[in-house]
Amino acid sequence: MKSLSQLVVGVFLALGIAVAAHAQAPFKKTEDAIKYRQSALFVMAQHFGRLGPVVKGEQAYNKDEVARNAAVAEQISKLPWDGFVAGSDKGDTDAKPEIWSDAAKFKSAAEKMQQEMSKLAQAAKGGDLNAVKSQFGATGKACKACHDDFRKKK
Ligand code: ASC
Repeated sequence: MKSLSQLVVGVFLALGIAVAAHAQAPFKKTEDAIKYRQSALFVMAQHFGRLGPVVKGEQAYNKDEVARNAAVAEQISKLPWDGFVAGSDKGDTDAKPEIWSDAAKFKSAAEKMQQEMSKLAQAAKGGDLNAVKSQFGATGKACKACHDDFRKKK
């Protein structure tokens, strides 16, 4: 018969395995998690980037187009974070280990970017190009801050 302490250890082990499995739950493989977050960040950057020529005055301001791109970027900004599962600092990724070792700081940088992206979508909806310009700058800063701290330099 098992001792109480053996049972307790067993329960904790089972819980530990369940928690570890859950962390990977949305993805079948670690490489899928990496691909997922990179894809989300890529699509977000495409829509955010389309505002660049407009805010620089290289392209005519089309309110509806800018609003649509900013709204898409805002929605996509909510997605990449699922992909930063434990253990996915290894593989085809520029993610720094600090994402996991300094998770609170990473979370706050990720939240900052999402907040700035939401403000950009709001500004774009409002249709004031000057507001879009200044918020585009603030949003880009939040992208860069996270890259500086958490993405390996190429
Ligand atoms: C972009 C893009 C980024 C950010 C960053 C801002 O358009 O793809 O990663 O802006 O360069 O500094």
